[in-house]
Amino acid sequence: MALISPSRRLRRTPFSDGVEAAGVKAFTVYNHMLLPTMFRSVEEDYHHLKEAVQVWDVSCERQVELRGPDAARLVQLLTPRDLRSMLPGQCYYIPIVDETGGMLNDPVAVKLAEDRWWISIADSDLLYWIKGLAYGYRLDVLVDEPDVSPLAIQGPKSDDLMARVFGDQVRDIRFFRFMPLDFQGRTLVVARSGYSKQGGFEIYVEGSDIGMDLWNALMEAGRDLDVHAGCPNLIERIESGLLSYGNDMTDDNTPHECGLGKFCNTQTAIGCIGRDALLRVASEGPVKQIRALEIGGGPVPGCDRWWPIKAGSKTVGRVSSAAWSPDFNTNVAIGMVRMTHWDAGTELIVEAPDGLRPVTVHETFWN
Ligand code: THG
Repeated sequence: MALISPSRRLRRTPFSDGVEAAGVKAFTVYNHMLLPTMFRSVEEDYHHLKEAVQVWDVSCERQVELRGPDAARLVQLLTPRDLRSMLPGQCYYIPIVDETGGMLNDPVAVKLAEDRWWISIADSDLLYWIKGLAYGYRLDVLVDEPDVSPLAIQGPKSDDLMARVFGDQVRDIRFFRFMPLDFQGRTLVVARSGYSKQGGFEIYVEGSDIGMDLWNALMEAGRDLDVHAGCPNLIERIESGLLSYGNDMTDDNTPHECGLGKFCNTQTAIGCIGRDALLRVASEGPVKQIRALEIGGGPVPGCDRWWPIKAGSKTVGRVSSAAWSPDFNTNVAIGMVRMTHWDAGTELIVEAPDGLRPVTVHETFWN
C-alpha cells in the first residue's frame, strides 16, 4: 500500500506526537481520524498485549454528547437496549438501529448524569443521525462532539500501571463502570472497558491540551512494566469476537444477525425507532448470523473485502475479518453464515484472494 497524504480533513489526535515518537508503522482512518494499526508488527504487538500493558490512542472513538432534559429520551430512541435501569457511572454497549432495524453503529454509551450522556461511537457519522432526530422530534437537548479523546490502557498489567498514575481506587472500578479521577487537577472519566479481552481501562481525556502530559506520565510510570504504545490488535480482537462496524456488519444487518441480541430488549425498549421493524424480524429469528470461523492453510492475506463462503456452487456466507493466530496455530476469522450452514463443525469453502481454502464454523470465539 502507498502512503496516506496528511491533510486537515484527516484529523490528528492529542496523542499523535507520542504515537509517532513510539514508531507507529501503520494507520487506518476511523471517524475521519488517524487510528494506529501497527507498532512493531501485528504479531509482536499481539504477544505484548497478552503479556504486559499497552497505551492505545483510540481518540477516533469520538463522543457524541447529549446534554439536556430530553437526553435520556433521545438515547432510548437510538437503541433497542432498555436503558431504564442504567445508572450514572455505568457504561452500556448499545446497538444503534434505523427505522428498518439496520445497524447504524455499535457504540458504548456512558451515562454521566440523567441529563448528560456520551455515545462513544464506532466508525460511522452517527452525529448527523442523532442531531436530525433531536431536531425532528423537537427535543430539548444539545448534541455535539466535545473535545474528548479516549486513551485505552490494555493488557494484564493495566491495573498496576493505572494505580501508579491515578491511585489505588482504579482497582475498585468494576467492568463497564467508571469513576471520575484526578490528573493534574483535572477530573477525567476512567472506565474499566476497552476493545480487547486482556483487561484494562479507557480514560476519556477531556481537553486536548493535557493529552501528551498524560501519555508521557503513563509511559514513564510503566517503564519497568514494559509498557509500550499499542493499538487495537486485529488478531486479538478476532480471537475475542469483538466486532468491527463497517467490516463485520453494516446497516444491512440487524443486531440479531450480528449476535447482539443479548444487548437488545426490543419488547421493553419503548421509544426505539427500529422497535417495530425488529419485533417483526425477531419473531422469525435471523436467517444468517455472525460466527467464529477457522480457516485452513497458512497465514491468510489481509481481508479488505468480503470473501465468499461456498457450499458447492452456492454462496452461503462471507468472511469479514481474518488473521493468523500464533497462539491457536490456525487462521481465526469472523463471518456471517446462513442458517442452513451455521452449525458448529460445518465444513465449507472460502474464496480467499490467494485461492480456495477450507473453513469450519467454530463453536465459540477463542477468548
Ligand atoms: N470503547 C469505547 N468506544 C468504542 C469502542 C470501545 N467505540 C468504537 C468501538 N469500540 C465500538 N464497538 C465496541 C465493540 C465491542 C465492545 C465495545 C465497543 C465491547 N464488547 C464486550 C463484549 O462484547 O464482550 C463487552 C460488552 C458488554 O458486556 O457490555 O467491549 O471499545 N469507549
